[in-house]
Amino acid sequence: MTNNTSNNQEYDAIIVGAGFAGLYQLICLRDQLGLNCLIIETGDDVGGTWYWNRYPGARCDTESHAYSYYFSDELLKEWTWSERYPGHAEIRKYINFVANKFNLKKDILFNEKVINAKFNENSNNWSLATNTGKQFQSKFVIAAVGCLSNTNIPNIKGLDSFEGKYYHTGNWPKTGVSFVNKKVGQIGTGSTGIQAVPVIAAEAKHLTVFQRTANYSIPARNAPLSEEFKDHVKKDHNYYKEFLKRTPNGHPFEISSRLVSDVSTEEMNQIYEKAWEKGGLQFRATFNDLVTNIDANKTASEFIKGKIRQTVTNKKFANILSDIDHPYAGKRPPIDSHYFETFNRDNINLIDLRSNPIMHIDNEGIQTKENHFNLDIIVFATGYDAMTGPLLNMNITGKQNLKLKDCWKEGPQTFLGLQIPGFPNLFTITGPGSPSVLTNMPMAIEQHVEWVRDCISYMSNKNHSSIEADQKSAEKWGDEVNAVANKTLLPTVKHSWYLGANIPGKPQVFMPYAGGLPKYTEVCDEIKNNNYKGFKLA
Ligand code: NA7
Repeated sequence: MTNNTSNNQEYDAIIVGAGFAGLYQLICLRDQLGLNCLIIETGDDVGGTWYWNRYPGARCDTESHAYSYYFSDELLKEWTWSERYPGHAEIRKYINFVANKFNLKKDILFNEKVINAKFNENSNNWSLATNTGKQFQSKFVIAAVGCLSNTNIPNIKGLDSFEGKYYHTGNWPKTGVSFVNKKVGQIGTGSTGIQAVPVIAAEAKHLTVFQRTANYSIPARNAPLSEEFKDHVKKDHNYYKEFLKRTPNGHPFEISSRLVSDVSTEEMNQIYEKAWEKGGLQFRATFNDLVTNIDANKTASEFIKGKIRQTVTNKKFANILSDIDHPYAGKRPPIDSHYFETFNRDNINLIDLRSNPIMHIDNEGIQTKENHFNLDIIVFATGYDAMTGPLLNMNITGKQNLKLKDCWKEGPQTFLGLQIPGFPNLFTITGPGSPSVLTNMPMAIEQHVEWVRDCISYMSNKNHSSIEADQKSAEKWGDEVNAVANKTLLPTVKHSWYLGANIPGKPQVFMPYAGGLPKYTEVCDEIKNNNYKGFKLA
């Protein structure tokens, strides 16, 4: 950790956040461009999302050989993943391995949260302040704050009076939580909740799951990797490097070109069955039109609902779990390890909050419309103020005292998810308007981080001291993000966090770019090759 903590230090670039994005940005700017850089990080170690997400069952849903940095052949040869999907502890080991290999920690200031960032028009630089009162100046600020880092604990009346313990999955105690002999209530059945349920139920005396929206899930089929596969990944990493860049979501599987209507019902069911057995996100890739054609989607949806009904023996639970009101993959599609099977245990209960909503929390537990649940622990698997939350949290002020929160009161506006008009020299890694959460994150991160590096290098070569997204370019890009999203079923799901619908009062705008990473990279490269057309350089 750096000891450079005296007040008002100056840097060429300050990077906020020491997750996958922040660390690689430091390597690019410090080691490749020779800039004087600092990362400011809230946690006491590297890891970003994985520093905070230590909840039971926390595991990445991208396969491990794709959930890796691809910028260093040496790193790819040196690191070996142990399981098909990396667990949270192994990801922290990996990211620590990277930080140590590239000697990054000496330029990271841990345990400091950026609470204010202000652009100075006279000097074309930024002033940053942290929660402990430290001040910094920097020519560039790179917000590598993550898309899912601002936890959402719903405002339920009476939570403060609860005499048990409560935790949000995205801010899990480092020391862990014991559920032994405890009566646990878990609110939320998104990707996180679906991972946590089987592990908590296996340990707790009793688990009550509070479900607001029923969700699809496909078995992950996690398993240790064979020695043969490990060797293959090391030997053939160039294949994956090329593959992950050309496939729309940056995942290591092909998306079929066939349509549901190309095959007979029997063949379709065989295809789904095979994909179900194989497990993982590639279920979504079985047919080309699953996320664009509602009739095609219904076939996948019915197949999964059928699996839920076959798996869950308690008919009431089976009905609650399979009463899904949106297209498959219209929301982020979870994958699981024995989620539906867990509802066959005798220490689990499932409450449908649509018919029996939470009224309040009291000292003993949760009161719904119809029942009271005595609890020792409440687990909030209730998600995040996604994409915009972490940026707005920094209290960013741009030119002419423009506050980001005012600029974005109708929803985020960016150019390429990389820059915001009115906020020069501020870059957002995987910001709203970029492929981000619709892709395998390390792939999206590498593309953004390298684009920022090249842009700063260009500015330095041309003696520019500021870059700012043009307002018109941002407006046009916003239209493009909407147009592309509207070709899919994603914006039709009105309770999706992609739209910000999970946060009361948040403007509902479809935030990620749904056109795929290769297409997006092409757009970014074209802009770069045209001397950053659409940005104002001075
Ligand atoms: P998600 O996907 O946002 O899921 C949050 C869950 O919590 C979801 O089931 C929500 O129901 C539920 N929720 C949220 N607020 C409430 C309230 N007030 N009452 C009851 N239930 C509520 O977050 P995750 O952490 O699971 O996943 C986030 C991403 O992390 C994931 O996509 C991966 O990329 C990794 P809803 O569906 O909104 O009705």
